[in-house]
Amino acid sequence: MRTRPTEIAQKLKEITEQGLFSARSGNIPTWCPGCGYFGIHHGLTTAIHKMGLKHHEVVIVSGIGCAGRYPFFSSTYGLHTVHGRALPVATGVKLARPELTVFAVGGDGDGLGIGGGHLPHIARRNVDVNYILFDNSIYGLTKGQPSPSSPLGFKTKASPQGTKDQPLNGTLMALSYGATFVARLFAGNPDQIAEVLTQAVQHKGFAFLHVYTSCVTFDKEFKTWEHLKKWVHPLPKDHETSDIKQAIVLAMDDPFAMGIIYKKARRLGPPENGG
Ligand SMILES: Cc1ncc(C[n+]2csc(CCOP(=O)(O)OP(=O)(O)O)c2C)c(N)n1
Ligand code: SF4
Ligand SMILES: [Mg+2]
Repeated sequence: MRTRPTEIAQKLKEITEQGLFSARSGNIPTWCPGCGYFGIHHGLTTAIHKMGLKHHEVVIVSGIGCAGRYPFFSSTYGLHTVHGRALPVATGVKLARPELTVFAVGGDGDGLGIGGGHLPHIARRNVDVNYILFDNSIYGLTKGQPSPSSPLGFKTKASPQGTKDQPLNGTLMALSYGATFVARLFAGNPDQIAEVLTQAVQHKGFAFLHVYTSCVTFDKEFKTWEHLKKWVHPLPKDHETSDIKQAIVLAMDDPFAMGIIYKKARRLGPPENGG
């Protein structure tokens, strides 16, 4: 069923009155209509607003890609850096200005492909950065090549016979690298994104938020809205977030379970300080 313009106008009015647009910049996002990134944007800006974070005390660092454009659409500080380098730049920002709240954002190509070598190190150092991986399993900006998280056999213009490579499991990687807060989320559920981001910011240490999202322009086959809506589901009721073994099994066996998969209470610093 199509949403009517009057309904959209009413919804916009409600959102504006609640102040939920306050963390958005005046730049209208240049993403394609229907792109999942709008849902992530709504989740992140809602979280910033609801936490009462002052915009000049927040920095959003991105790499390159459609996801990499994010800082232009936020009224916080932002850095649009080099492809795959959001995490080392975010680490530098946090080390230089520990009082700031730092988010790193980027796509699956940016974070698991060209930048894949940075994830283990920010995780093992437990740097207090909140990393949101916008995972649409495709290179959106460069017009639809397969990415490291594309499924086996994924057909694109650049892989007409289907990919021959096994996909990476970003959630499992973050857990095995020692990330102390790991969540899987769905761009179609911005309220949950906002809620989990709030907990991630409160968590002192590296937080990895793996958001499944849709590239409506170049992926008509895999992470479509229709599929994602059908596939995603909540974590099992008995899931114990402090149990790393349960978290690893879940990350491997239940790739569409959404929520906080693992959270470790851990202080920053060397092991003798409880790190
Ligand atoms: C060093 C370098 N190599 C390659 C590119 C070309 N490039 C730009 S964005 C991109 C991939 C984007 O995919 P992803 O990170 O998944 O982001 P999305 O566009 O899907 O949000 C590539 C290969 C580049 N800009 N710089
Ligand atoms: S190309 Fe895909 S990822 Fe990029 S803005 Fe368009 S729908 Fe979104
Ligand atoms: Mg992508």
